[in-house]
Amino acid sequence: MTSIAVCPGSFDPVTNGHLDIIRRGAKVFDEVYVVVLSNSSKKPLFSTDERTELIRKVTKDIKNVKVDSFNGLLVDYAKSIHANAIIRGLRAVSDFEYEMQITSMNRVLNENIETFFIMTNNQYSFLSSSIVKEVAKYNADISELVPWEVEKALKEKFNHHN
Ligand code: COD
Repeated sequence: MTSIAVCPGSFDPVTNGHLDIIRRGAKVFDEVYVVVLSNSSKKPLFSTDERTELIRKVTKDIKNVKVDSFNGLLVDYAKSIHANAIIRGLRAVSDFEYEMQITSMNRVLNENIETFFIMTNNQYSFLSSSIVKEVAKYNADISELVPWEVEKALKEKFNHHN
């Protein structure tokens, strides 16, 4: 049986922390679908198409990764591509409660899909899209935090010219 996993998120924008989870997931599962979904508690800076395109650019070297977006429930998307797993990243204890909530909700919605957690690489444990946006806004150096394509897109968004 082919193992198919969905790696869902807002990815606003994708960071080196996300990329690390995607790469490590792609070593374990036969196919990984990275999917941009909407998180109703977040107001995105990048459009869905922009976020999807950025992920596509930065994952193009990973053969078994596909990138997509979906407007709806994660479990419905997972079903449509016959996925048997969801991959999520865990950074700190503070992530745990939220992750437990959405995992339990997804299990109520579809009991046939298992969620797998990948522990963050220590190097990225502090990293989030929100922190990246916050520092990029003030034109700080974010080259260690995001791929160069994302750094460029953030500079354009915030109208920085250097
Ligand atoms: N290191 C490791 N992992 C990381 C790092 C890092 N530095 N940064 C982020 N991650 C992980 C996160 O823990 C998460 O697992 C993943 O990467 C994506 O993170 P975000 O912040 O981009 O995405 P979220 O948490 O906003 O995604 C939430 C969803 C969009 C998946 C969720 O809202 C959803 O499923 N929406 C669709 C509607 C739905 O089905 N709702 C029911 C379930 S609540």
